[in-house]
Amino acid sequence: MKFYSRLGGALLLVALVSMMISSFAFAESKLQKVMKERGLTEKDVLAAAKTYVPTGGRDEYIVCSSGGQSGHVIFYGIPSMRILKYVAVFTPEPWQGYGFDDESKAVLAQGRIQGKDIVFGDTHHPAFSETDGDYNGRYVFINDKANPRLAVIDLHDFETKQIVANPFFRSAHGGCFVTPNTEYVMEASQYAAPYKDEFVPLNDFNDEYRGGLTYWKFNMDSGRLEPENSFTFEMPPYSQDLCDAGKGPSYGWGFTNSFCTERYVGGIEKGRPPYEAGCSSKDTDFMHVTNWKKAEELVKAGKVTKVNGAYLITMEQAIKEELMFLIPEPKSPHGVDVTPDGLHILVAGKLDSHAWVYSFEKIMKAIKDKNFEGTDPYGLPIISLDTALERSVNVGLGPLHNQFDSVDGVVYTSIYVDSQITKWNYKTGKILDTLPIHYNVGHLMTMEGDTKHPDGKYLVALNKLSIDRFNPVGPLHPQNHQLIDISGAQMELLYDMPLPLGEPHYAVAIKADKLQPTVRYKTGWNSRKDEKSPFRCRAGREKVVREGNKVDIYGTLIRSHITPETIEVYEGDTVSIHLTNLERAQDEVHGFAMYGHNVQLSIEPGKTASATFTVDKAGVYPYYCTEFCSALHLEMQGYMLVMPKGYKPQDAAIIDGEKYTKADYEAQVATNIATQDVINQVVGFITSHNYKDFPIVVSLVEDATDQLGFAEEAKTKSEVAAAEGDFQNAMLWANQWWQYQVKTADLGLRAKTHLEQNGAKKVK
Ligand code: CUK
Ligand code: CUA
Repeated sequence: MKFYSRLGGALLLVALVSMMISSFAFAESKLQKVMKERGLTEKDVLAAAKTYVPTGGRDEYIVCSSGGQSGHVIFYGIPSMRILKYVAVFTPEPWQGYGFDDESKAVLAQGRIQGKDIVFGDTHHPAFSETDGDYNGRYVFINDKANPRLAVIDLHDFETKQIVANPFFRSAHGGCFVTPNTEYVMEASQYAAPYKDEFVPLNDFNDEYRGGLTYWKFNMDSGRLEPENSFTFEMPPYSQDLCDAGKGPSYGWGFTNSFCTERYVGGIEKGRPPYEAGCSSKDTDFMHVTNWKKAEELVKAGKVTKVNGAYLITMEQAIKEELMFLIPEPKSPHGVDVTPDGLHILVAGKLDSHAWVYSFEKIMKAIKDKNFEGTDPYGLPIISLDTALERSVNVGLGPLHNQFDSVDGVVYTSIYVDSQITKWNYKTGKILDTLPIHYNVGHLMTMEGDTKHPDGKYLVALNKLSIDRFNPVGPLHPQNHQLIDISGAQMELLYDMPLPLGEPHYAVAIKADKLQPTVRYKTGWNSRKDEKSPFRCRAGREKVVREGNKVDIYGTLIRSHITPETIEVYEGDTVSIHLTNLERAQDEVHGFAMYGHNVQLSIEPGKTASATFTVDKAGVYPYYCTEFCSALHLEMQGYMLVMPKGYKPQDAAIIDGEKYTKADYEAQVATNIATQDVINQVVGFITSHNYKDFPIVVSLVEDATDQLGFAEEAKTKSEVAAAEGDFQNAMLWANQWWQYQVKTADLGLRAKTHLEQNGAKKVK
């Protein structure tokens, strides 16, 4: 029955598509022909129609996915599943110049561990910044499990701005989870280790090794984490895992899972059973419940001491001040998720087939009544499972993570071992639907599904294995993100997306219209600090500043030349090239790469970026723009000449490869006059329309006006040379004048097309 109704829907769609094309019979046959040729069923075509975004179209949601071991994060659109951007975070990435320009090197340097550069990250859980429990579209946080670090990405330009390293931990999996107003970002350690930076034998594991949970203070105005205002809960050497922050009624509290509360230490080489055996022998582990609001008050009142320069709440203090409590949870749990209404906490069992629903009200009552079943070996009070539990529901083998629907009570749980998604109701305990997926799902994600107001509509299964789903590309397979339609009662699989960049763990999806990223920087901008760069440079003000053997070059980029075009330095100099992109047009990025120095910059409109390096060998080093920015992009080039020490540069004129005559000059001028006529017509069209109502056109016009100004300067130079009878230079400057005219015309035509296509009105 279900099948027939789906088929009916598909046929209706075929009919609709047909009606859109004028001839019914013609269209039907064409569509059916394609379906037949490609072996597509009606169900396939319906799925395609639900995910297809036509050229120039936009997606409804934007996903930020972790990039696993790549150290990056990945942005893609839903429902199209088109990848939009990889944003480099912990790992250098040349396309973005990340880890190549001085500005981003400074960001990576914030993440040094024990004084060493660490240029990779194992990213796990991205989190959007929130206001009152809903995404506000301003920032994304991401953690590194291998080296316990967090990073801040600003969504105004999708660039990584800050990295902080945890002062206590040696690994951290349970981040990032934000409190409802992004007061704090939670980061829990994973593998217990000594807090002090020295050797401690494993024999001292119980007494000297520690877990923990850091609440990183975030400042929404500055967009930066504040290590000096952050605090850490010292925790027992259990392997703390994922976290979630309370919301609504549970605001002010945090919940953190753990496994291996056995405190087992392996050692196969010494004849001990491995970790996997010793870490899963007990039937339950512990959820840690922390009161961050009260802890914050203690910090503000000066009642918490600093260790390693950071606030540390010892277990002793947490017990005394009633800040931390433990509750048993199913064996080796994984995800812990606070429900949208903040009243329940869901825990997935991993080695249990149940999802466990805890009641926040019951937990609070137990704390108030001091109703504890005892303490753990460190004296932390334990609330009994019976006291805190609302119900447990059999959801399938190996539940990992939960995510919420827009429908009250409805939740989706990823089932790792059974490779399925289970849809159920945590308020009634009823199973509503199951869907097999390919294969071994880890996290899953619904639209804004971890906020106070989930959007429903789509679900993505982030699968660990893709096995046979795609064209084979060798033993290392891409990951598979499967898009599922959850708008109806039954889940429907729509699309498989191969994701070939590390192993993404969690992902979060935000409504696309909450994001308003900029298209250009204010001219002369250091994008990593978000302030004017001291190295910015305006057109015509390019210069070289030498101090001893330190050389600073202040240059500019605009279609289609780099200023300077020749850089002369000496062997042994330290050279800093600072380049400002003068373009205002959208998407007119210039790159900058140079032979032999590991230099590759990405300089978006307005940005100033710098490359610093030492030149230790005399020689000739070409450089060029690495973005195909214009018809004369290949000519966007220059030479760095590294001269031997003591060499005197020659002032003799360079001999041109071509000779030009008065006739050449006059022919070029005639061309330029004709080109100017075209420009004037375009300008006439634009100014006779309401172009000021179109921000894109306004910026194109600004840029075109700049280019025309440059054309005017070149024209004057050619006329001066011609008046002096120097037709060689007159011709070259006349050609440069024409180059600027071509750029002006290109911009003008783009503006004109935009106006025509977007219904501009004639105003005079
Ligand atoms: S983890 Cu990988 S599937 Cu790091 Cu959240 Cu669960
Ligand atoms: Cu600038 Cu190519």
